[in-house]
Amino acid sequence: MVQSRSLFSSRREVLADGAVLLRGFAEADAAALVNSIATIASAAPFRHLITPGGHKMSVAMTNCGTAGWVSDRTGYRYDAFDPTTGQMWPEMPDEFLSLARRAAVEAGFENFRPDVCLINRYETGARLTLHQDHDERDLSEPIVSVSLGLPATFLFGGLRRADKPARILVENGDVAVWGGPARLTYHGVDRLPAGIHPLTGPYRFNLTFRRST
Ligand code: MD3
Ligand code: FE
Repeated sequence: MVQSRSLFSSRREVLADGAVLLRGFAEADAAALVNSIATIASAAPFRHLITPGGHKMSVAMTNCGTAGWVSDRTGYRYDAFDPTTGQMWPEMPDEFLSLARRAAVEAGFENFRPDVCLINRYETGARLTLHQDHDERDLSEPIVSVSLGLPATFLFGGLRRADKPARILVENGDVAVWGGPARLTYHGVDRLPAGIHPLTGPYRFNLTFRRST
């Protein structure tokens, strides 16, 4: 049966003003996205970045686009060059860009032009502690996040770090968009439980699309 429009919109969950979860939005594209991740990682390998505090992140990261998000002892930044290879980041594939733009439109953001796709790889036990994404120049631009592979629990907090986060299970193909009043929401990802997914094996991947400049 072909999904009707009303059934599709019933898979939209509003998390807060400016934050929506589009359940299954990328499900049909998931296999192609995972293949593209492998190609990107063959040129710009996944690595565990060091935080300014000197801790090695449990999530492994790489990027594609005209810049990438990186961290080292000197701080967080967007950089046109991959510090691991000294090369520019791989180009953002057309299907990444079109998916991110379609999701943004679906959430009410018409002119999203991401220049960065940060690719996170979670293995068993990996997590992202509660944080805000505020390294981008223009906070009027939304962020689009695509979950692939093993399910995980998003921690969706408030505008203050102390706000107790809601726990939201996200699965392969789920897409989150947040902007406007939700752009600086504290968020994170709980420790990844062990598992095996048919598309990604022991991993969860997350694509986050941002406009850095
Ligand atoms: C905020 N990555 O890389 S965004 C990051 O799953 C990062 O790897 C997450 O946070 C990850 O900086 C994806 C988590 C998220 C999801 C939904 C939200 C943050 C949100 C909805 C509203 C506000
Ligand atoms: Fe984040």
